[in-house]
Amino acid sequence: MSNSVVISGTGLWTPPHAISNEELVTAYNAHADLFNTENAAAIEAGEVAAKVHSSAEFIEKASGIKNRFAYIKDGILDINRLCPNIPKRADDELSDQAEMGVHAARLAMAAANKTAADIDAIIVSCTYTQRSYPAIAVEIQNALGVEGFAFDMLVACSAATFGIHRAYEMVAAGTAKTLLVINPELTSPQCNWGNRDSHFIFGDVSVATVVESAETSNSDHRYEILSTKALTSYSNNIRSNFGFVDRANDSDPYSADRLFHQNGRKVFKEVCPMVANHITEHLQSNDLGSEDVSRWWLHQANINMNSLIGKKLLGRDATPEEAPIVLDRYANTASAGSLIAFNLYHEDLVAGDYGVICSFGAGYSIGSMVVRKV
Ligand code: CO8
Repeated sequence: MSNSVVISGTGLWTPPHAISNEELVTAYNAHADLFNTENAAAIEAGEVAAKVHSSAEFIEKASGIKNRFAYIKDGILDINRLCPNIPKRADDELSDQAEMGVHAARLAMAAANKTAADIDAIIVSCTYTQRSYPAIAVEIQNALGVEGFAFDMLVACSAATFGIHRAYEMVAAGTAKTLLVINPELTSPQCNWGNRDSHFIFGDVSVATVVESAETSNSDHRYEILSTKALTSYSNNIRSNFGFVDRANDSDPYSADRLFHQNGRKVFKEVCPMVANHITEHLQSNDLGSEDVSRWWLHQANINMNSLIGKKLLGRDATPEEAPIVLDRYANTASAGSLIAFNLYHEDLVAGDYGVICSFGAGYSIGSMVVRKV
């Protein structure tokens, strides 16, 4: 592949509604008390487990998360609902996820000095799409007035990097010249806000990336993608069983196993070494070592995971400048975390500096890019 391919701009759209740990825990604990009162007899008889209180201190210590953003906050803290109340839109209105995507796409296009006429393909890549078809990407294509083609792809936490991989390959192969990769992560409808183990983990966000040939790029901050590397390895430790076959199962399509659930400890133990090896091998294939990397834009699921991976890579603690953390403000935004970090912390690097963008999570899946500032 001869064409040099660059990331020429990114866009970050932050939803307007913040939810602090304290607010979340107050609602969860009130919900737990209500549940325990309503199920007192069954709890007493040992048939139902009582719900235990959550704690803001635990959340911050175990995850590093202090805050998350919600596309719609209404309903999430309502102890009788614990789910965002997102009004249904008509088929001729822009869908919620397309709206989120358009916000980030416009910001990315502005950063890359591109108009709709410059874009010839769009990939929407995320954890869930709110419907199967028409693709959210095609709806966004229409909203932006882009010609060419668009499609959706789902790769859970690695959706953003895997999407950029596909864009990189298309530009390198000459099948598209300038792509938008958009990650509208609307996680809040799939988060189990009534589950103590996971109610604090997720936030909503939308990010977008312009990937194009170096020859056409002219923005202030361009990063050449030197190589991409992907890995998947099947695991049941992070699962969401919601799907179109539910209707045929005659079972509750909204039961807890249909929502996000995980064995967090196992994920932690299994994924961290996989990620460190993956990145090390990826750097080696470019004749680089960890010491050559100026910035690590890592997936943002858990502060302790990032610290451990940083230590494995560097043999010491990574500084916040080297490996910026955004999960304290944004929580785990599924695939978007590494791109949020990139969006907020990439302008200060100088030409020739190397960086690594890496995501990891459900699947398991790991996706990385080694980049160099132009
Ligand atoms: N408040 C107070 N105490 C709690 C709470 C709480 N909310 N939750 C658990 N505890 C208690 C437990 O009861 C336990 O108590 P004890 O020691 O007495 O048994 C103690 O705290 C420790 O519990 P854990 O072992 O569960 O806690 P950990 O220290 O392991 O931390 C984490 C839990 C934060 C979940 C951690 O394991 C972790 O982050 N692991 C990595 C997980 C990860 O990265 N997963 C990726 C998920 S995202 C993804 O891949 C794709 C999904 C995409 C989108 C989904 C959208 C909804």
